[in-house]
Amino acid sequence: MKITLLPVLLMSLVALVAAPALAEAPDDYLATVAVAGRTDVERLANLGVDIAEVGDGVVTIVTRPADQAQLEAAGFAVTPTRESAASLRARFAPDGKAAADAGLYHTYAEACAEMRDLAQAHPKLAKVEILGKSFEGREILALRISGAPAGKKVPKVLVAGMHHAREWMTVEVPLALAQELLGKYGKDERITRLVNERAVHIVPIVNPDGHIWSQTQYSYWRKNRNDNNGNKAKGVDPNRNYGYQWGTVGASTSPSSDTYHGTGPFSEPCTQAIKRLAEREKFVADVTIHSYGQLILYPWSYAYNQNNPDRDLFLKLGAEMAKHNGCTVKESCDLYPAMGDTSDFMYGQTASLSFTYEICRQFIPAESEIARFCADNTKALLALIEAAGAVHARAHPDYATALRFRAHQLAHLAGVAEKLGATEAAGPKALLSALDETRSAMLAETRPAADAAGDRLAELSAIARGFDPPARAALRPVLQELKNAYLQEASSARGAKGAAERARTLDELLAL
Ligand code: 0X9
Ligand code: ZN
Repeated sequence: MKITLLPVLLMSLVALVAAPALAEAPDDYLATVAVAGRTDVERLANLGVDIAEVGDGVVTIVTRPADQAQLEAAGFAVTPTRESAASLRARFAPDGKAAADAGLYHTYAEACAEMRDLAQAHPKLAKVEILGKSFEGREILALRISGAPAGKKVPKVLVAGMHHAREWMTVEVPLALAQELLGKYGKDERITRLVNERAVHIVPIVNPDGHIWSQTQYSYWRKNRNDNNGNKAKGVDPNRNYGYQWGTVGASTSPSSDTYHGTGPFSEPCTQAIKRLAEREKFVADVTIHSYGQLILYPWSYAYNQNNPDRDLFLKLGAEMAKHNGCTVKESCDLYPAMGDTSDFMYGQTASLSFTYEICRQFIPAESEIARFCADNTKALLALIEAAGAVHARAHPDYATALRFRAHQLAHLAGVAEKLGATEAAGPKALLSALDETRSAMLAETRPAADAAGDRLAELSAIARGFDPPARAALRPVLQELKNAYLQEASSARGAKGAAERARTLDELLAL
């Protein structure tokens, strides 16, 4: 696929502050990298490279001089394209003033006002909810749309936009969907039925701080605006911060990377806000909108070749939606593997049939394209909202897969903690609580009562033996507690002989 960053019409309408951002905003530019196949794409993702597009034998990345040099040293052939962030910025920042508006694109303030106006105009159908506050203290708003009588259970669908700051169209589509549902209610038979028989939660801006930064300071900005504890490099990639199989795949431990995963799973207020909403609502299906590439992606993202028990259903729903927006349906990892994205969490943890749209052919298309992308994608979303009445995700991964990944996660988290010099007593809260949660989950899944046949302990034992010493050390607290549980079991009235034997197995593992 060819990159065409067409001249953007809105430039004349946007005025920006240039100076303060530039010290930290590197001179990013788009470049192409030749790749021989999957392994190369995976290697790039694991180097924390910001991948914009994957084509046949070539990957388009957002890079900067120092990173290009590193990639070249790693053996990649990197060719800069003509489009640099500096040139984009020059067009966006003609006079150094803060933006009053972003032309036809919504600013954060405009989007919030529009949501409140819609709720006010349709009090029986729509309600604004404050999901939480961003790192810089801005409200993350959701619009809940439903005409179902209070208390009636209806299938719920989530549509979210703006995880990544420079993906402006991803705000427009959720807002257009809200307009469609509320504007045509009572006039259009299908829309009226869908609003009455579903609850649609719309979050146009998950990352308000990043959105504002991109619209007023630096158009190519991707992440949120976490100050990373005073680090010169700001921002965490919200789409590497969700907690399912959180680790290092396709992400970076370095705050200066555009795919920096943060100090721990769900370390960011914006991902916490979505987590709370998703765990409370239990959506049947959801779409998180990104750009660009004209793709509809479905789980898994965190690794190749994972079992997805709902693959056929994802493909069917994906094809249904693609009829309307012209996207290609793909498993996320087939684009490139990356952990910590929204869809893996939504599906893996909350059993929502979760899709990631990658709309458009560039990060910020011309304003003249907004209407078309909104119309096509609204139709695609309506197809999913319709289908949500009759579908359900089937299952979660089997215990062996889950256990293996928890173990890897534990080892990874322990590694990050060590790098940061964190101890149980002092360290990033998100990291410590993630360590704690992961250990507790492992224990809950392997405790004597959950493992009558002993196959979970056998799995754990195989995992521990396959680990190198530092990773095994991360497992020790779990092994120790499990051993105590079996010792207690062995000395209990039931006096299971098998329990003593299992305690001995654990002793052996602890002695490795
Ligand atoms: O890398 C991302 O977070 C998404 N692409 S974007 O260009 N919008 O940044 C893709 C997320 C889906 N997951 C994978 N492709 N693994
Ligand atoms: Zn994105």
